[in-house]
Amino acid sequence: MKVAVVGATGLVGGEILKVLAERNFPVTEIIPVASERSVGKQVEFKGKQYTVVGFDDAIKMQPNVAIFSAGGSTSLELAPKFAAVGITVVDNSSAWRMDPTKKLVVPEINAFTLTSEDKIIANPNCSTIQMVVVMNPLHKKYKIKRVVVSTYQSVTGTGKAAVDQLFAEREGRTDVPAVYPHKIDLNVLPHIDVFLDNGYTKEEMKMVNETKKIMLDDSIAVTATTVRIPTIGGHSEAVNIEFENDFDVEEVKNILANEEGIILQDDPKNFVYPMPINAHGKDEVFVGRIRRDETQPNTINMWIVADNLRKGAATNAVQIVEYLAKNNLI
Ligand code: 2RA
Repeated sequence: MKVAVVGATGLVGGEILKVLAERNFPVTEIIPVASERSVGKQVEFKGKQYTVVGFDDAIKMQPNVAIFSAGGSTSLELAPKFAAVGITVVDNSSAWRMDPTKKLVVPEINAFTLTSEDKIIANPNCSTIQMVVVMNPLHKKYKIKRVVVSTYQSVTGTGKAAVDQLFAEREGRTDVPAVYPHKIDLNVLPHIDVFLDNGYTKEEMKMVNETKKIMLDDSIAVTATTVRIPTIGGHSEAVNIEFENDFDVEEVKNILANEEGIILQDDPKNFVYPMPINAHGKDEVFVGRIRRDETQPNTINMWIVADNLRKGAATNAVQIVEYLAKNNLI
């Protein structure tokens, strides 16, 4: 399988290369791709150096699949060009996610909807992915009515420049341009992506809308507050879920503990609960602090953490490609 990684020099691009190597995806040729200013740079894959090529050259090299993580406008312009010559695109930006003609895929939930006709496939938003991975088995068992989520999101979700801002502030340096409108170190910003007319941010509405699309159920109500915090290991989420049917807390824990891709870390007496510092670099979604909401029936609280660059981006994208390959859809 010839695989192009578009945006290979970015944080997610680098992680895609690592995940492809770690999972031993059968890559016959890796094609790192980026915009003009990065062409000629070297990136590492399986211990060897590869030279970054431009978009036109990448199309000419005819990869079977291109994993894009190069931002929405690049994707809107270039994904159709790749797809037009038969290259399957898995896109990590928000460009195609809510397009009704495109699938928005978390493999363990809705990969079964994919066909060989799907030439541009959208990878969901990081904060949505980790939440729906946990919601899905519980929805099957108890049927989810409503979710109230507050996020605590890593600066890596913004990209390299934001990580640089955090560490420059921490070291008292002023040589780095700020990407946030306020200080991020020793601070918390209740603001991710742009504000919309309804008072919510675009990140918040991604969680609302993408959840319904991935879970193939428009009846699930979601309300979100998304917040940036000065951490780099992953995104954390306090999630309150109201079910149609009642549940048993121990049964919920068992369901989640037995689900592939989820790790239950729920032993508060011994201070065991998910934290971004432990999720960093891992492919799984971690869940803990599971307890009944004592203020209303059929409702539960939990804490969900995942490395946003892994399951929230690179790992999920590679898993989509693995599914396509395994089912002869590329
Ligand atoms: C963030 N959700 O964390 C974004 C990245 N896709 O800002």
